[in-house]
Amino acid sequence: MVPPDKSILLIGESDVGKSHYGGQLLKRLMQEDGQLRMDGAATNLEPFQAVMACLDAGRSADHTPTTAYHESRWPIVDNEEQEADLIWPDYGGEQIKNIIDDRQLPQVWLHRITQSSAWLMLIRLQKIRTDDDVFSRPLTSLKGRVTKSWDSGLSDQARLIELMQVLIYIWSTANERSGGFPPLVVLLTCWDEMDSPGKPIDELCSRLPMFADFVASNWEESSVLGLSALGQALDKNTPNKDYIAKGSEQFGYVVLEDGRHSPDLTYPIRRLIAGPP
Ligand SMILES: Nc1nc2c(ncn2[C@@H]2O[C@H](COP(=O)(O)OP(=O)(O)O)[C@@H](O)[C@H]2O)c(=O)[nH]1
Ligand SMILES: [Mg+2]
Repeated sequence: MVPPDKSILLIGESDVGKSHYGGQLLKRLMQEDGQLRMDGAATNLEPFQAVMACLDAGRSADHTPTTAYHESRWPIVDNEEQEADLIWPDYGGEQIKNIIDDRQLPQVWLHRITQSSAWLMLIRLQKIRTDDDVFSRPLTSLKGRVTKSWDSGLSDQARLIELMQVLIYIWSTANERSGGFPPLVVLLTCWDEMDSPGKPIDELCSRLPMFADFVASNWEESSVLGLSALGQALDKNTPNKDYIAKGSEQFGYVVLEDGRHSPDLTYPIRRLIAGPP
């Protein structure tokens, strides 16, 4: 039997950790001790080989070129021997920024969105501007705080919602909407950068309340998880001795819905493919 394609639409702007997660995930799949494992030969691994080589040397990898887009095909199987072909992309996150800013979609992205079977949205909360606005405070308390440098553009939170609206609209033009949208996991990346965080859903609701509401009102069932693909910050130039000694597969964790940490970086994918545990 030919295994079904599971094309994951990986959505994340620049610098949220897409490439490092891809490299670490690939290592975990090959290591075969998580809920998912590699089952056959993966194709087109080049984009992740550079990341994995840097991690083996205890260093952080370079930024993905803006225009690059690669897809790897990873044959995977879960503990219950359910097979799937995971199509995992890597690309310059500026492409997502352009979709939001220009409200125009290149043909290739149109195809990717309509063909996707699950959505994984990566958000790095530390990079999100959460200035006070009319959605977080009453207008009266904002009075006098508007300066000349006031940025009249969309807030980062509104931009994320705008992006989701585009995805939903495009997907719905080609798919039967009555069955609901593709399953969604929101992954809060670089979790190790946060000061005493709570559960992932609580962090999302307190930092991006409007976005959290948008997700809750459009998906009957979605999941918010935390991710630290590296477990800690790595430098581009100074190698981390622990990484070299123990291997990068010993680092990184997922924060589950209830706040517990799991070293199984394949969990978010399994959650998308197979639903709640
Ligand atoms: N602290 C920390 N930094 C990370 C983690 N994952 C990635 N980074 C850093 O975040 C930056 C962007 O990562 P990258 O994977 O290139 O992001 P991309 O542009 O979305 O592909 C790099 O400097 C990484 O070293 C993590 O789990 N923790
Ligand atoms: Mg990248």
